[in-house]
Amino acid sequence: MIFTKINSLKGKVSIPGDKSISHRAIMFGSISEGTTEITNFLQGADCLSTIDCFKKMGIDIENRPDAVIIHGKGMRGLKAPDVMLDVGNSGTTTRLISGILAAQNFSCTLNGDESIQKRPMRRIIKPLSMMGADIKSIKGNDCAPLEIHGTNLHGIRYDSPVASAQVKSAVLLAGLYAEGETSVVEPYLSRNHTELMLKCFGADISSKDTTATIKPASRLQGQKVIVPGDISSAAYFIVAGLIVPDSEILIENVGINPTRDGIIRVVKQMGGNIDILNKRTVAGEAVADIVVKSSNLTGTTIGGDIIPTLIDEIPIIAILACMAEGKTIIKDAAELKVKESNRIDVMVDNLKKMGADIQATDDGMIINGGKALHGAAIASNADHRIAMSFAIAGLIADGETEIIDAECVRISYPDFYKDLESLV
Ligand code: SPQ
Repeated sequence: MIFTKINSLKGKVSIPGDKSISHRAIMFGSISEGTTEITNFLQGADCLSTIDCFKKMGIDIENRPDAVIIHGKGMRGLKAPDVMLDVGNSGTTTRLISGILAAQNFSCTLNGDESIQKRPMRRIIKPLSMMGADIKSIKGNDCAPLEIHGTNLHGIRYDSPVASAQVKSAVLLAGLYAEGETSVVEPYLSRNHTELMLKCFGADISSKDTTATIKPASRLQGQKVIVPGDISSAAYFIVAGLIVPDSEILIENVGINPTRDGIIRVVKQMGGNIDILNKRTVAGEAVADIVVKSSNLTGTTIGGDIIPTLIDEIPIIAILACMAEGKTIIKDAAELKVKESNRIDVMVDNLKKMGADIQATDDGMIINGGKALHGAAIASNADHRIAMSFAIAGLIADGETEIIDAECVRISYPDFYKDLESLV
């Protein structure tokens, strides 16, 4: 797909459902009693993988145009799948489902695509094993495919070396079924959708600072879930509105949970013209509309506890930093190396091709902004966040920017190119 320089972006865009919240709603609805109705569910490939896994375990899930309806079978209602569970490209599916599967009374295997087979699973195998789980990496390389023999679990207090919502959620979900209390302590607070949503479904779960604690549950109750728009998807329009000249975009229905809103704080720090309007709470999650306008930006330093709140936005923040005057330092973000691609190397290599002054560091990147970008052939590495970031870079670069494997946006934002086109 080819992108060229444009003069202006104007209009409004309504952001599709949050990927993290959509996954969780399917999982929690499946192990609850009664019906769960999910509106604004993200119809991205990753969330469809989660639906597919639970269907294979006997859950009746209707994916209707207006809502997803789950006929939950209760905490002990899953049945052994006849086939391997296919998690596709989704790290969230792999890690969260493992916490549930570890406690079932059946065995199963799960596997995904080439990218998933490279992503580290030791981070969940270790704490789940400490709880008594029987889980192993079939190839012995600490990656998928995973083989899980469900068994009885016991609660633990786990000091996680990484701020990861997927690790935290896997352990908490196992904790739902375990004997005794389970706590996860994180170095920094990661996104807390599991804690917020499990509470709505009736779990006894609490949080204090960076510790989340869950008590075993005998039952969960199905709920109505309205999924807010995904700030990780909104991020592309936030940055586009700031860096394309003569632009003003209204971005509607954006989840601004404080464990996810780092990009808004960074944009303000860099001097961006951003307004947060119409703040409200939808199904326990903070939501707002956002207006961005073309801005003169200055470089900044991003590191420490803000990193988990914007980890998936760092690729597009790197594009923003290229358009800001002065130096931007992104640090404490080594986790980027173990996403759908190595997002430090892939961003730095592609931005260098476009003429940016950027260098990779062990835990992030350093960008000297203010240099004009020129078009290039961009290897997205089939990583949706890389493809969308460079689609935006292509709008301000001289010449043509070609995104290779551009269709990978289906993972988290199937209509991304259409929504972007509507603003031109
Ligand atoms: O699901 P997946 O593939 O891991 O997706 C990504 C993404 O960019 O969409 C990461 F590559 O988002 C993760 C995010 O980075 C989704 C997530 C969640 O829903 O709990 C948490 C973050 O990962 P982690 O490893 O920090 O817990």
